[in-house]
Amino acid sequence: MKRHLAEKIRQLKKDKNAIVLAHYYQEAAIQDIADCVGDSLALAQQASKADCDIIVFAGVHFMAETAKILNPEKKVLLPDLNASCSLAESCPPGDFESFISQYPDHYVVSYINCSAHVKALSDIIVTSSNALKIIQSIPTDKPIIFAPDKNLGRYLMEKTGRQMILWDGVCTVHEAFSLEKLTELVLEHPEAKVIAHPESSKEVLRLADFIGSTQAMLDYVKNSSHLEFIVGTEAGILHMMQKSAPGKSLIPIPTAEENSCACSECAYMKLNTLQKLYTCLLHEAPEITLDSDLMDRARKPLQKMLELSS
Ligand code: CIZ
Ligand code: SF4
Repeated sequence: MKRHLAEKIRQLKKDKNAIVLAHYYQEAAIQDIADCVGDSLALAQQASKADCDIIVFAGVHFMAETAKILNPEKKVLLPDLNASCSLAESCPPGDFESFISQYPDHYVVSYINCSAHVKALSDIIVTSSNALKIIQSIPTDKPIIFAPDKNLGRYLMEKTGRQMILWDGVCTVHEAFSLEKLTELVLEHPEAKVIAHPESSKEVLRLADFIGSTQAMLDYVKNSSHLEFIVGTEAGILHMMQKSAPGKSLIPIPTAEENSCACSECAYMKLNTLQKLYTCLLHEAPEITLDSDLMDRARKPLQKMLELSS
């Protein structure tokens, strides 16, 4: 059934001059039919140079919005419009606008995991791949507000030695890891390297041998001489990690739920399915539509990020 659907999607892509961009957290079957699979930075870069009429964004809403902002003349589709993000949800634009108005002299740095409205209120956007470099490029006498992920913000403060005012948001998926189960895994697998995404809690990050963005974690596993890894990020990454490092053993950190040995999955990401992707490309809906003035304002801080990441 999945193979049949995949065939039909491939044909529709050709007929409609469409491409599929898929995030690493999508189910394996979606990653396998995508024209590009990546983290949010790679997908934003890919969206900005896409040569097609339609982009189907297999990811969450803020990512599809980003693709639309960078390609206002193209049709951008999202298989399930309810695919949101706890970080984007934690930062309603009205509240954020009141918050930043208390600090008028601050430079507003927002993690890409936020709505188009929040992007439009920001001076620059970052992803976890380029955040360190971008924050280091801001003059040291300029005070900074960082939103919406306080875990990533705290990690960046430690790495750069800079004070920042943090918005109080978290990724519920990366906060869900069980410290107790991680500690047990470390004891059971003394040779394994613990790797974690900086959206994870500070307790988990303290136990990590390597902290990095989605792409940096993939590269680390592929290039490391170690054979065993305890992985602290969304479970979807395991598909590409195993593909690019076939001989290595990957152990996901389980969530804190009682009796659970399951790893953390982003329920928003998993709202997209191969069937929904097919239906969406067939009917060219649901489509991302945004006010053109809002897109113009949100594009500026995004473009600043892309220039600094090239
Ligand atoms: O949504 C996320 O948790 C991440 C890490 C996105 C990305 O690709 O950077
Ligand atoms: Fe948002 Fe977390 Fe899901 Fe990423 S994993 S889309 S940050 S809720």
